[in-house]
Order: sequence, then C-alpha cells, then structure tokens
Amino acid sequence: MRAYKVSGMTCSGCERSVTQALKERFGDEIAVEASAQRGEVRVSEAADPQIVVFTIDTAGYTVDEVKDA
Ligand SMILES: [Cu+2]
Repeated sequence: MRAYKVSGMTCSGCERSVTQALKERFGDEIAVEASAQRGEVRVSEAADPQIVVFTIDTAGYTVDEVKDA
C-alpha cells in the first residue's frame, strides 16, 4: 500500500467519498483505506500515484504528501 497524506477529510462521509472516487477510477480490485482521523488514505501500489492524487483532488480534498509505505 502507498500512503497519501490528505487534508480536508473530517468525517466518515469524507472517507466514503474518497474511497468511492478511487474505486470508480481504478475498479474494485484496488484496495483503499481512508482515515479522516489520521488524515491518510492508503491505496494499492498498483494504482498510479499521479492518478490517485488527481482523483483525490477532484473529489475535493488535498494531497499533501505521498509516502511509499
Ligand atoms: Cu466529511
């Protein structure tokens, strides 16, 4: 999994929005774990990081950092 530091997620609704946006982009075979509490989204490494960042951005949140976990 690759970890993305994301700001703007405040509740479980935000977690769902981000997760749904990523699943729509990449399909259900990609694993997504979004945590508003940690301000972090973890996504399968198979997902292109640039597209992940773009997708999270388009959903209305901001990626501050990408970390290879
Ligand atoms: Cu929310």
